[in-house]
Amino acid sequence: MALKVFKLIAEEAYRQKYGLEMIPSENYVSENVLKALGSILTNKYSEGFPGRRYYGGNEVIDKIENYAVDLAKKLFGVPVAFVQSYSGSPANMAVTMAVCEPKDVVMGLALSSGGHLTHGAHLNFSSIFYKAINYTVGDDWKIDFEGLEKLATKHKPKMIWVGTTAYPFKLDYKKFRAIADKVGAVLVADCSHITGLIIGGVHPSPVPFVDIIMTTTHKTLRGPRGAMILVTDRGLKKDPEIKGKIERAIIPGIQGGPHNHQTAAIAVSLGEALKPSFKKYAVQVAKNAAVLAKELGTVSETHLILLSLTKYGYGMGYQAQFALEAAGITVNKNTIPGEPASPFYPSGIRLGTPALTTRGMKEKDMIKIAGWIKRALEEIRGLDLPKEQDKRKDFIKEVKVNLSKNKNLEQIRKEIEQFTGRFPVPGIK
Ligand code: DSN
Repeated sequence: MALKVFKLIAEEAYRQKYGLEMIPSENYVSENVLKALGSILTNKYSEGFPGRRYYGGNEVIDKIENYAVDLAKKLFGVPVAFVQSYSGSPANMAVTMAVCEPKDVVMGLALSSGGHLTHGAHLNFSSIFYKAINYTVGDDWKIDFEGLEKLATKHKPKMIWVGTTAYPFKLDYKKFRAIADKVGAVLVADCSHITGLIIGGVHPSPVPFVDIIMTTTHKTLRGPRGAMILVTDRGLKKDPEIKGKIERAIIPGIQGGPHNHQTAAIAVSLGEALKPSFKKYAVQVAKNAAVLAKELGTVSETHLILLSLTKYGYGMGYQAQFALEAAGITVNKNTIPGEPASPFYPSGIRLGTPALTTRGMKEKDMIKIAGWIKRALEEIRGLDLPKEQDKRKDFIKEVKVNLSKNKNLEQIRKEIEQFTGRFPVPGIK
């Protein structure tokens, strides 16, 4: 039985090593992070917080969690940190529960403008249990602060999220702060995508401007899957009770026992992020993204590129994702602002450089990769999404099969396999 799983892990290792991993929210963790994650710490139950657990035998676990919390506080320069959230969505739920009462107004960037599900998207807890108001980006794809201010003035939110998942520009936290202050809202940054860039000094820090920060640990920060909630000096001053509120939201509010192996791996990655080499990494991630974006005919001020495919045809996101996958390049289809096709069959792709940069790739490699991407995208010309909705599902299925047999894409894949073989991946021989 185990053999079957290990064979599949080996298959996935091959994909991770010989492909180009370009989903901007993904990365490769270090061997030490992997070691901590695969450790016996997974055996222990530890509901509660250090020194206040429901079960015995947590002396060592307390030391590990305290260490992770101390590193998080040091890395961000904040007075309060939590490291138990299983991942970003439950962490955002905990923050929302700590700050708001059910039915309170919560504002966040619309999913269709590059926001996150938990910032007030339809069918998510954040719009089911709270009154969600979404602000958007403008025609230039940048946050429409005028619109945001009007909405905030009208709806008086209890909390405003500033955070993105498909936004290639830097965020101006100061502008958000001014609007939050005007309407008396708690300002929360979800900087999951850009935390590594913030640590590396290539993106402005939210710490001086926001009250609370949530970040996942597995994206540009290059830790294990997980999340942290941080309270800034400003946030603690505003609400001295906030620490207890967040604790109660985590447990008993949402979670049971923390994943101690994950906490230990977070501590390892925070230790890595405190080293000068991490700053160099973050700087290179942004340099690589800028070059890649330019080569693809767009711009990136972060780690991420949101590429419109309208010049290739109508509703080309799926087709591009499949073509690139057949060529050995992993990206995800994504809506673009003002989506001309459909949220289900979008017109763009989202890609980024965090994982490639971890492997040691630099600007000259990005130029080569952009060349492969452009060659692969030529293969989707003429494969426009049918205008008739009932034909789309079958059409996309057929496109996927055909692209997986496309000889030009197969050739690109061979070239990529030769190229990627030279770049190591931690934990993969
Ligand atoms: N799934 C994450 C991303 O890819 O951006 C957000 O939660």
